[in-house]
Amino acid sequence: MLSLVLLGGSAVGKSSVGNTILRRRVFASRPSLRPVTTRIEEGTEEVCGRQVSVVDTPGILNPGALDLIQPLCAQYLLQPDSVVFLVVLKVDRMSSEQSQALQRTMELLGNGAMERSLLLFTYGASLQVNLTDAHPRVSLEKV
Ligand SMILES: Nc1nc2c(ncn2[C@@H]2O[C@H](COP(=O)(O)OP(=O)(O)OP(=O)(O)O)[C@@H](O)[C@H]2O)c(=O)[nH]1
Ligand SMILES: [Mg+2]
Repeated sequence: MLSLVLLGGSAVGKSSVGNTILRRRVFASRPSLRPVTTRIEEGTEEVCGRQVSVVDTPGILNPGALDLIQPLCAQYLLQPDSVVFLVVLKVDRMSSEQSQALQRTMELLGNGAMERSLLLFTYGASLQVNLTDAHPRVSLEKV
């Protein structure tokens, strides 16, 4: 089983990404002034012939969130071959909140987890450019 752990700030689209990967609505995801996800939640589905477990987390800067997320990551890091940490960022000018959320996530994961981590950008449509045109040497297959 491959576990994908969604990490990042609040309202960047973590739960939405989880639902997209699982291809069904497992996690609550909506526009909201308050954090929507307040607990760690998990959904499992067969994706491309493989059992995949997606773990959704609250925004890492939310009060008390680290107390939930830190032990979760530590537990997954005991079996690093079966986990990928998806660090979710909204594609936008880097606000101080996004920057702080990224920094806290990287501190939490530590250098050892970097090779098990991917940055995942949401709101790609807002760029209004085709990334493969902008960076012709990068193909989606390679990514
Ligand atoms: N246009 C657009 N909307 C998105 C995208 N990703 C997420 N959203 C919307 O943004 C809102 C917040 O998304 P969530 O998935 O709830 O974000 P979250 O990071 O889980 O939020 P919290 O659980 O509150 O931390 C929802 O209305 C989503 O539909 C995207 O790539 N593009
Ligand atoms: Mg959420």
